[in-house]
Amino acid sequence: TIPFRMAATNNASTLSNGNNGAVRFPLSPSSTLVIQKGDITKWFINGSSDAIVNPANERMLGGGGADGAIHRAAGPELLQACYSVPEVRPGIRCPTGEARITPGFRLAASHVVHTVGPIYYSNSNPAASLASAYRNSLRAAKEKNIQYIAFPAISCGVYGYPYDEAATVSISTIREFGIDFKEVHFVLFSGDIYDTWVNIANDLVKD
Ligand code: AR6
Repeated sequence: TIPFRMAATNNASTLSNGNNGAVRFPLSPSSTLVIQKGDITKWFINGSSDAIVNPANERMLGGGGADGAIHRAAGPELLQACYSVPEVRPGIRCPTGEARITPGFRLAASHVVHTVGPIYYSNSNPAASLASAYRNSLRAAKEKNIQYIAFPAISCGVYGYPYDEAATVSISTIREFGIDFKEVHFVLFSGDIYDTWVNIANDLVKD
């Protein structure tokens, strides 16, 4: 059985004063990492060259957590688009560490990148799989000329990845492969994940 961590309860999207805690870190002269609290289903920059990343499972037909919220917000057209993604093996549309891209339909963002992070306790090399999920998400977005992309904390919910280890892998991978984007955002649903991400970015991203 897979150890299960309850989703964080302090799902601070925006504080009452409207402050989402956005912190900006330069990745290059033309590229910025932005870490903020919030609900990724609401995120967009311009509705035409922006994408949110869905922490999906290998079947790619919806689920709980952020995946469920994204499907509800995008509408039933998203599920139809997912069905038309070809299976690579019976029932499997997106193997762990890979990514697929669809339109965003009723979302404010123009696209959804679906990726599958590792199940922490059953994957033999979770760090490699998590890095690959981020890298392949960026690659899929780049192929559609996306310039702004927002990630949740992939694998940090049902899939049980420890926050500090996930932050190190995620931010290192964005530093290395995210510099082609104007902005790479993390939109984090819980205050403790947000705090972990900001602390680790402060250590890793020195300008
Ligand atoms: N906006 C931003 N982050 C969110 C939102 C939201 N609206 N909702 C949840 N999160 P999880 P995983 C956070 O479990 O661990 C699904 O059933 C959440 O607090 O969504 O990769 C899929 O179908 C956590 O920090 O994804 C798969 O079966 C983070 O998003 C499985 O869960 C990721 O939590 C994937 O598990």
